[in-house]
Amino acid sequence: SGYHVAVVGATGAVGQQMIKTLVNRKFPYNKLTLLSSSRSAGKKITVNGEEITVQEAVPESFEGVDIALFSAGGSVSKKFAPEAVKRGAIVIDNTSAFRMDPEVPLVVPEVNEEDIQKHNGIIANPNCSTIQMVVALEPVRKNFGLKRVLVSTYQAVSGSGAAAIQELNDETKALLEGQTYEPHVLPVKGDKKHYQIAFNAIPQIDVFTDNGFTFEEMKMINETKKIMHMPELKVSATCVRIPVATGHSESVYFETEKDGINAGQIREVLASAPGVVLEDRPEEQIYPMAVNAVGKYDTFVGRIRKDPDEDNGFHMWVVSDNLLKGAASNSIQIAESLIRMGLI
Ligand code: 11C
Repeated sequence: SGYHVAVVGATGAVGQQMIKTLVNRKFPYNKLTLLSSSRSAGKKITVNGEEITVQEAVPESFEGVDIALFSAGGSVSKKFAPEAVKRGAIVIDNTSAFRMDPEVPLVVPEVNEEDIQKHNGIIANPNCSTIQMVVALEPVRKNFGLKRVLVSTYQAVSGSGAAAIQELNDETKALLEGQTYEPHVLPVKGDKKHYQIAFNAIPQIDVFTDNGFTFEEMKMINETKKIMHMPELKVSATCVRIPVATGHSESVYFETEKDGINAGQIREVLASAPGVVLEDRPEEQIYPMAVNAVGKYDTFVGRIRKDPDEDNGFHMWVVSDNLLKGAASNSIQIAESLIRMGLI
């Protein structure tokens, strides 16, 4: 019994966490195939005491695979996801390649698990900063309605991959030792200019779009509406990279549809919401922080307070491990939902 699972992008920052999460959550796999680009093929990864050699992904790699977890960049997903589906696999794709395709469900199990039923072979995993925000917003929407969301993010460098973590470490060390460092990864590897991330905050994640927003900001806007089934929801975002290795933080302002709600009621619904851990005791200086979220599957919410001027407006601070709930563990939760719902 069990499933043949393939991880595409096995040597990347998210791929590594996918493998760990499959083991830690005791996912029922009977075979694990690790795939990558030709560059990383041949590397050996020890999984649960068993050494597995990473193979270069080719269409035939997906023969006999039941579930293929993709996290090797959009172009790899575009090329190989259809090949995997053709061979009978269900693809859970962590890139932005198919997220806004109307035929592809975009799923955060705590919010829209039922959308999985409509899949045509591919299920998309949302952007990390979107996932943690909708986990915290859904209980509010369900109980009090939602009119508007304004978010500013404080995002960790691991969202940009393993090379960005290396850059933060090398650059910090170099600058502390009085040496120079030439940034070459952040804010965006493929963009024209690169900037110092150590001791800095960079208001650019992903490249700019024509409307002045970055792609990361547009992903938060568009994906939130799709996941919550609220095309009319007003959403806006400013995404900022900060010198933290792992754990995205977000300042989220939202307005409820219902009038007369107080912060205690928001706190109450979040305290019992799936996937949420409420950490909100300012009198004891208890609030979510990135360093405490690392390695956890949950989304941590605190600093909940009513806006001083806007009757239906509230603020909250939302933190999660961007490589886990933001990527790997959300993908594996989707696979668990497929099994629980009898869809595989
Ligand atoms: C970041 N959110 O922190 C990005 C990484 O669309 O899956 C994830 C990009 C994506 O840089």
